[in-house]
Amino acid sequence: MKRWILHVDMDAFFAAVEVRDNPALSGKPLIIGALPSERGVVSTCSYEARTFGVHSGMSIKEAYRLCPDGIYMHGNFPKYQAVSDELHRILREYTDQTLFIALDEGYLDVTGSLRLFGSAETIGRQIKDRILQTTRLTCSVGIGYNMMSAKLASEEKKPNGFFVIPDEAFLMQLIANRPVKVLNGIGSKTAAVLQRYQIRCVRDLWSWSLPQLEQLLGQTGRELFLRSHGVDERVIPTAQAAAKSYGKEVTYQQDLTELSDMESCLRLIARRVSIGLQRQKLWCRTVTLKFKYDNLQLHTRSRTLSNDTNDADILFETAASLLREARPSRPVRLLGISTAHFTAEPTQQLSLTEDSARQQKKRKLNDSLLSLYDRFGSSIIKTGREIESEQRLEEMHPDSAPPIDR
Ligand code: TTP
Ligand code: MG
Repeated sequence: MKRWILHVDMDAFFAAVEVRDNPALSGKPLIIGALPSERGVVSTCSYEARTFGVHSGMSIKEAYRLCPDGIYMHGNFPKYQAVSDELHRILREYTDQTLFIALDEGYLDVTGSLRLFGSAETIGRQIKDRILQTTRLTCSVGIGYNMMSAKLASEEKKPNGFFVIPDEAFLMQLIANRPVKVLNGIGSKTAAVLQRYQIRCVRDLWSWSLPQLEQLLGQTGRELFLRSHGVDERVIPTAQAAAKSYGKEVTYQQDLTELSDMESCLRLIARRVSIGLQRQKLWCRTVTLKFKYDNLQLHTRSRTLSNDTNDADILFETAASLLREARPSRPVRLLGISTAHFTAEPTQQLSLTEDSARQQKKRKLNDSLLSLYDRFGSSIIKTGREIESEQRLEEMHPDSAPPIDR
């Protein structure tokens, strides 16, 4: 089914908020971040400062060299957060399929909202007006048929932009002669390989087949092939799907007193959570460790990851590090790992290109483990580490019945 995705991105966000609140800054090159006398970088700058070559992430010394007459200010994060909250509130009124990937930036799937609000363009225009009225700030809105095209559309006419990329043919024509880096997620190693094969612009990628690019760059090659043809199947989950959680917890027959034993237990739990997520084709952003003391006091610790995952090792490492930080002070009778903030596709996948060989190997291992689990059940197939963990637990409780599992 044809989808309609919007990407909304505030213009020169931190700088625009400061100009709004202090009109004397209007029309000036304004740089938010460290001060020139400090060490640090540019967070963002006004479009006037951009004409001097200043940009986000640049060292502040370099910015000062390019633009000595600019106005330099520290950021005021609570204020930006408050504006971001307003932005999120507005966007959520149009659909329950929203994905916020930064304070000033979010995607909306409005396919299901068209009957109520009119066309995607009508919705996009309305959102721009509402944001301007409510926050007195401008944004750029991109409309596309998938997330990639919506994002490219919002960048197309920045600032205060509005642009529609209706289909794959339009997108491919638009980016044909642009450097491959418009496809995102091309790190320095990938860039070096592409350069070696004289792949400079998107059009150059088109003469390569999918198997050829996969052979050259593994998973990254696959992503590049798909994106260069305008294909991006990432889905924006509904609020319900994003909010639900999934996990496993185990109450043990005997309390656990050693950290190393608790870690062994967590390793096995992490594998089972990972398998469950993979079966549901979900990647999570948040991992929560749960443990209950012998006196029934329950504790939880959560961590938000920088990348979406359903990988058992990452789930285990996160939970184990939360456990080490929590330093259990009493014997533990229950351990659990739960996961939340799901997406149906890992958003950061493209930025992992540098590790693509390792990633691909792991993905293959996970895929084959999953099919073995499906065929033989979780008691049969285990990785070496998991067997070690089980052996430890058996040594610990030689006569005990299997743990009570929920
Ligand atoms: P962006 O949307 O990337 O930039 P922007 O809103 O300032 O400008 P544009 O008009 O091009 O969208 O980032 C949003 C905010 O996030 C930005 O105002 C400041 C902050 N930020 C940093 O602190 N460091 C960075 O490296 C980047 C890219 C952004
Ligand atoms: Mg922005």
